[in-house]
Amino acid sequence: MLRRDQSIFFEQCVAERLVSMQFYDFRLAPSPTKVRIFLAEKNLEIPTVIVNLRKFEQQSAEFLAKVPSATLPALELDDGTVLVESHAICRYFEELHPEPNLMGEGAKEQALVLMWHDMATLEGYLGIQEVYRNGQEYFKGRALAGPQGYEQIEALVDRGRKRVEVFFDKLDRRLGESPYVALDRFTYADIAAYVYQGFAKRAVGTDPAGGRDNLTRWSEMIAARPAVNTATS
Ligand SMILES: N[C@@H](CCC(=O)N[C@@H](CS)C(=O)NCC(=O)O)C(=O)O
Repeated sequence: MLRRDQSIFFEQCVAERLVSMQFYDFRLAPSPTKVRIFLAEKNLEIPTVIVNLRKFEQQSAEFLAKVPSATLPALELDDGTVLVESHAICRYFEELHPEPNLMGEGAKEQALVLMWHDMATLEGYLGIQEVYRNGQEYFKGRALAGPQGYEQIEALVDRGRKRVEVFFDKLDRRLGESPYVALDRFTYADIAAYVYQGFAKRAVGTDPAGGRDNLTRWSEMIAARPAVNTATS
């Protein structure tokens, strides 16, 4: 694992297979995007394999043998251990590369970052997923990610829309009292909320920032961060 500023050395290491850690990614998908931004903020570069979800490559026998959950992101460590879940992968890198701190220092900060991350994920992201995956022909028989083939439930579309509005109202109120989502500085909670805002635009069809001034100000500030730009462009 190397820092971006060591990139010539990095390319040499990859070519000589001295770095065997692999990050499994798909740029359009929100959960891997959280990890990409996290890595860019820490100035880390990991050898990456693109798994094209549009071509169902996550369901190939080869990928399933490595990642039985059939989900992205995944991180294969040098000893063959495979990590899934964006939060777990980010936690792993936070431990290995504590600076810049993104998950809070000390008990209170860490709890606040986790609290806002989880609220954003459970209330915002899952609401978006309810709309996205239960309302489109494309996700028929695949209403939840993974190999199980869950059927869609139409009623979740409207419920999801409501949950998305409620969550982004709550986030807008929070951003009226705090410059960033969890703390007075940028953290992992901002990464998650920003990725979910972008996902909502695409998946629900309306920009949550529309008509929410605090959210708009914060979103423009996050978009202007060089690492966010690198990881999302
Ligand atoms: N809770 C997981 C979510 C993983 C997930 O659902 N990933 C999506 C992409 S954002 C996926 O792999 N979808 C594959 C599919 O729909 O078959 C995380 O945070 O990593």
